[in-house]
Amino acid sequence: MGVYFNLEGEFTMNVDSFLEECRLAAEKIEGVSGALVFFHDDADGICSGSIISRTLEKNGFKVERICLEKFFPEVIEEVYRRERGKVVFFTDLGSPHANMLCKLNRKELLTIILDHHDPVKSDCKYVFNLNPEFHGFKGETDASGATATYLFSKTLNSSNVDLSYLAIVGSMELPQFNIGMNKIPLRDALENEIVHRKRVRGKEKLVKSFDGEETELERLYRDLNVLGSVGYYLDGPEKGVQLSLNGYSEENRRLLLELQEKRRDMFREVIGEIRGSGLKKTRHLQWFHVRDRLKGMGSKVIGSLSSYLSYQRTLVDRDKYIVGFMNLEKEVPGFGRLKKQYVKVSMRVPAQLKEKIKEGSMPPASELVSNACLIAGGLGEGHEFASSGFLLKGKETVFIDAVERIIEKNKGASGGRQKTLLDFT
Ligand SMILES: [Mn+2]
Repeated sequence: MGVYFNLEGEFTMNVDSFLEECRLAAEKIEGVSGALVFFHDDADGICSGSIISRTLEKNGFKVERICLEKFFPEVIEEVYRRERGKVVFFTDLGSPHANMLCKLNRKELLTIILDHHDPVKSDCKYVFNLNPEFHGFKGETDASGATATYLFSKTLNSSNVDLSYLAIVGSMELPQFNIGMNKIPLRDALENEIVHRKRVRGKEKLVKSFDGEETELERLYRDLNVLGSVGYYLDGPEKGVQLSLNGYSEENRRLLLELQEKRRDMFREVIGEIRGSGLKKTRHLQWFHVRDRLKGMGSKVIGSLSSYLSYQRTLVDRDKYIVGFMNLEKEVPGFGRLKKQYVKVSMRVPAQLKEKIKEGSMPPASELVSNACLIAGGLGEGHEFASSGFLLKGKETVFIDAVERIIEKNKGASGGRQKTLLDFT
């Protein structure tokens, strides 16, 4: 399809084969009228959730949504147990666990994953794992979760180009939002005048107008991240879906201001304490545990805090991995309560250690977290310099010991680097 080859260069990857898979999955939802959508808690996840919800509603579906901070098998198992006759979507999450979905899905409900995280192949016919990575694109650079979701949406109805701006907003989590598969929604949005370019303070911005009110897509991206993370327990993800589809209201403007203030104050407090008492240290790790100090905010904030620390040269050792723990609340909004008590863990890497990981002399964060989380009764995934997961409360020392052991075992070995994502943290 030459239409996708624009002036900025041709694709060497196969958009058509991805679209073909989307079509095959789309055929399966004919005759179904109810959908349950799981979506991730950041801007890309919220945009993906919005795209698929609006698309399905246009097609007469009744849609329910659950925003998940983490892929909790116990939540998914319970949902599969409760539901019948619906199609279940996972957007911007799920691909790394497609085979687990086959196992948890005892009733064999039709399940469609639209994601860009490192996928594993689905080993059953009722779970479709639609991921651009299977078609030569890189989830880290070429395709966001929202772009994958948008392309699926367009195979259902080409009039869904009106949702292209949401795929652009989701793609802003990648280093560049205008390369690879992400160029498709960008081109659609400009050609169909869904967004326009505008010079703002000397810079060219993409702007979408909601009932005549102009909104910069970058601002939407930042605000959706705040709603999904800081506002997770205050219905933030759902408010984010409404904001992304309908634009700003007085209410969400006010909430955004409150959330930003809350985050700033809490961060100042916690960082002040770390400045006072320092991080706890083991041979290769430096760690802190905020316990319930950030209660009320989504657990993504522990990732932001760990990232912030990784750049504070006076606060951290430059050759040790940074680990932040935070108690997770039992409540999963829109679902109910978790049976077990979990702790969220985030790992970040200071500059000097990044070099060693790149050389292959130290293991990537993703490898450490995913393996250590499994040992500590949880699940983790991530990217070479930023990774996260959850573990059973009380198993923090087990986690730390496991990481130390894995590092010792791998020391000097030039293990292949994993390519996973920063945003799944
Ligand atoms: Mn994403």
